[in-house]
Amino acid sequence: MAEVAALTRPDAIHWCDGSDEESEALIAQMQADGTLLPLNAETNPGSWLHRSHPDDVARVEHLTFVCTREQADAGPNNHWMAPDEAHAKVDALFDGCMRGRTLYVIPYCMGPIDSPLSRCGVEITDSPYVVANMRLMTRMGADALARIEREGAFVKGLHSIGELDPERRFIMHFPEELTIKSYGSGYGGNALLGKKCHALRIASFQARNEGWLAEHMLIVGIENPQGETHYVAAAFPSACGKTNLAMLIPPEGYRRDGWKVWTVGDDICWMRPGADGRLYAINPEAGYFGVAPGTSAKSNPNALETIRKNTIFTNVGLTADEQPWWEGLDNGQQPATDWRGNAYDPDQGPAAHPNARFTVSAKQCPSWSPMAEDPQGVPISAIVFGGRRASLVPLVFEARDWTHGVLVGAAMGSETTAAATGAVGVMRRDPMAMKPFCGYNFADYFGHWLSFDKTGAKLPKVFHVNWFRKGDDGKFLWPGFGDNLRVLEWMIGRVKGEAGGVETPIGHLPTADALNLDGVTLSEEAKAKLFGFERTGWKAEFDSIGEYLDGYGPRMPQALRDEQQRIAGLLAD
Ligand code: GTP
Ligand code: SPV
Ligand code: MN
Repeated sequence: MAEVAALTRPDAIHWCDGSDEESEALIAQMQADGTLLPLNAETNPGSWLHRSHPDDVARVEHLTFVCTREQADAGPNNHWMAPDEAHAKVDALFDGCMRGRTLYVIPYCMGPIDSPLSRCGVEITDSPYVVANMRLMTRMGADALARIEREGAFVKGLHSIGELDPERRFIMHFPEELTIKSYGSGYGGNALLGKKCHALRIASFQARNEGWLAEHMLIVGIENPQGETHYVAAAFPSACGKTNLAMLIPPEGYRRDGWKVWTVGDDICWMRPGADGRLYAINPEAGYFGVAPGTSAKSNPNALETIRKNTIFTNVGLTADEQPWWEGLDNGQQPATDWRGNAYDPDQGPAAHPNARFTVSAKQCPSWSPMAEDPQGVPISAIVFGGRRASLVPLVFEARDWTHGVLVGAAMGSETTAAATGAVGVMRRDPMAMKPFCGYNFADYFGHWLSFDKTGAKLPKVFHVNWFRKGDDGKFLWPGFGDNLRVLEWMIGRVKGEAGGVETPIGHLPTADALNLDGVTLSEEAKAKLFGFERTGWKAEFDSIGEYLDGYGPRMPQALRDEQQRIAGLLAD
């Protein structure tokens, strides 16, 4: 801290204790300087709107670097800079950058404070908005500091909003030094360093060395009418449905029969093998930083209930009486002001930015699982991979075994979204939904995944889903949201050896009657595309997967290339 203060020259230093008084004082200060605008106290008690700089609305993958000593250790999946050069580059920006500002020291713990799976960090920042968000998203303050003092080890994070100039913005990771330096952005994954920077990029690197996995996955518990709960971890790329699946409300018939859904986490999952050989998972986060647009009483009623109070909204629109508003909210209200603070004009774009977000404590979610506090984590029965694929990819299929499952994850593709700056809707490979988040070479990462298949391991079954298949009219063919439970039920049936499947070269697909579709009407086109297997298209897909894997050169595990070849061979027959 002394070193950082000598470099950045703040006017004042504040050690965060996480107390209510501290939070109230910070909020009052942010209200006074316009960082936070109060929302309608009747409809949204304790809630605030933050408008970010209009050029600072999403993660910036082109400015995000993994700075390992050897470039090959960062891999072709990351932007790389030599550590010395990277330190010099950002330290020059940090030089004197906190003059006139307060430096906040945020000790935080990722995961339950008493869990052996948890890891701590300290973020130094000059943004009170970051402090307020970290307070919701992590276990922040005195308890975390006590654990850090006990353990000695922690991830060091340094952040400044700088001038919020996209030309002077870098998100630098030094996994070998357990260090993060982020300059020039105040937004989400760029600035809340506990989230993507620590809990994924640095943690994935630590996890490889220590024999565990740090993944971009939700964790959800599915309780059947017999009272048995299966936990599922699912990796979907940014803005592809994790928060929604984690909080889903069962369709009417399922509710009547006694099905329940328990939310453990909506974005990040740390898991490791337990003594019984199963994988046990914790959610390292304590809150949700969720996508607002599309969230409605129909699509995600649990999320709406969660954000009724004590919520920070970022870049949403406003109604005339200061209620938050976004596209797809569908509550009968109309926007008066857009996310930039201008009078709403549909010709000027949406009222809410497409990557507008809410920050809220996880415990406010009606489906919040008390198991989220369990220091041992929850046992995982199934791992699900999925992306946005308008064509080819069916609703669900199951991998034959672990090695095939790793290939299914490694081969994942998805159309890009507004969660990162850049073009939207472009199909790209996003292995395990970790393309922007893996802190080391993907070839080594796939090898690490493969290494979990050893004697005594009782690994979860692996599936792939696609909620986003479109018909010839360009509309989604699957109703999605709550109805996704039908697919989860099939998976759990497969785990228990009870549900039917048809073998195809890409894996097992549900038999025609294996999925409960009571109450769902699907056209013939929808049935064919959601449950069919298109050999010609998959043949081309596997050629492209082969080329993708080859791009990693000899570092790519042979077992994964063999698996790709095996399936390519089946498709050629
Ligand atoms: P990050 O927080 O960026 O990691 O995103 P996420 O994976 O948690 O995505 P989220 O659940 O916030 O969903 C993103 C968008 O996808 C929202 O606009 C949702 O309404 C939409 N969405 C989620 N699930 C479904 C689904 O089953 N079907 C369809 N059609 N859309 C969905
Ligand atoms: C994502 O982009 O996957 C998010 C939002 O969850 S951010 O925190 O900005 O990474
Ligand atoms: Mn995410």
